[in-house]
Amino acid sequence: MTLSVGVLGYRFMGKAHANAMARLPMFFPDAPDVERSVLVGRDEEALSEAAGRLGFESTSTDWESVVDEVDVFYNLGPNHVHAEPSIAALEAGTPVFCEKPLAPTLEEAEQMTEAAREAGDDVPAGCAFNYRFVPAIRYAKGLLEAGELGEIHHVRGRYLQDWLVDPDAPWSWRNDEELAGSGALGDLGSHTVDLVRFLVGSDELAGEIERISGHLRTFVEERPVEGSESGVDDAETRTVTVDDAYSAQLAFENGAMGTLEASRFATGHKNDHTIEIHGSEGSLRFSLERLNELEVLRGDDRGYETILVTDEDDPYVDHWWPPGHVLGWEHTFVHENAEFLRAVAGDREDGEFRPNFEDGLAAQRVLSAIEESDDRGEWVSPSVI
Ligand code: SOE
Repeated sequence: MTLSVGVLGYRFMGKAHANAMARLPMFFPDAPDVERSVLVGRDEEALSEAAGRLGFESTSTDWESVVDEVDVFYNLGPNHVHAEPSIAALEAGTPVFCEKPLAPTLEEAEQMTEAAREAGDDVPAGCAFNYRFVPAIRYAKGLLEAGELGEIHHVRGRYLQDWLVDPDAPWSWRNDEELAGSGALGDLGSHTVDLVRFLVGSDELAGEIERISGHLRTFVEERPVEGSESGVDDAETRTVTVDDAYSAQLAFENGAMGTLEASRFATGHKNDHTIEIHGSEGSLRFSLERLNELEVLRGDDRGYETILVTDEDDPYVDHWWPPGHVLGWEHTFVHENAEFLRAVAGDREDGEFRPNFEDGLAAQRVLSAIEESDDRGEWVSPSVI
């Protein structure tokens, strides 16, 4: 079976997913065949240039007709275009793979998830949290589920970037509440929240996040608009209406404590996503900057051991290169595409793709609770907002 795929969005994420689809027949021949059928956007010239470069057969400026025509719809546009086309696709019975965060607001995330529920299990609705598909993260999950870290006490996650530390860095849709929903919180924090849920969210480990105390901060309130000369006095500027950074404290159902943080002002850190977990029997830490490694400490007297997660029996690695031939960021997209498309074709034994829209919604509830807690100045429970 060849699945025709329609993709909305042709910039950063359009490129990451188009690359992933192109790699599938070479490295994941067991995944369904896909045809990059139609690329959707608004600017015809940019669209046709991107379609040629990214290997799409055609282009369209009309997502409404595309969601009906294709076998699968990928929504890789900015956050404010996640809800309407994704819901329309699901109503047409077309599986949807949507970039994170699921939506700019909790309300839209709820509507999208309701559409996914109504479409039913035969119409997969995936949320593209790609870091679940890092082999070392899967390896960590295996250790945690086998109980090797014992009872979980601490979970620490931070995602640091620095592309806004320059006050003259241009304004973009990512700085606008209407278009993005939130700033570092949704863009980066959603990844960390999803990883925390993925790794320790089961009843046997830390369980659900029960209570949250959040803090958000915008360091630079106005930014020059792209095209205007940044830094000069008469530059046209726009107001930044989202956070530049957030931090949060979490209380988990089973008694564990968590701290989360993300920033676009962490000078010198380009894309530094780190997770640390401490349990009664050991600890682990993962850093995206060394994504082929997992540091694991067992017992209390031997320090951390660095495990290179590149053996062929490590998760996903057998599809690539011989042991020690490291993988990169783009491979996470190949893995998630293979898994999602298998679910679309009905080729997965469990029949289900995770992270799905329910996972996207659960992360969104946590993000909203962090915002609400910052507004109210008190702890908030994500289950009652
Ligand atoms: C930009 O901050 C960004 O590209 C995010 O949107 C991605 O989700 C993250 O993986 C890397 O940084």
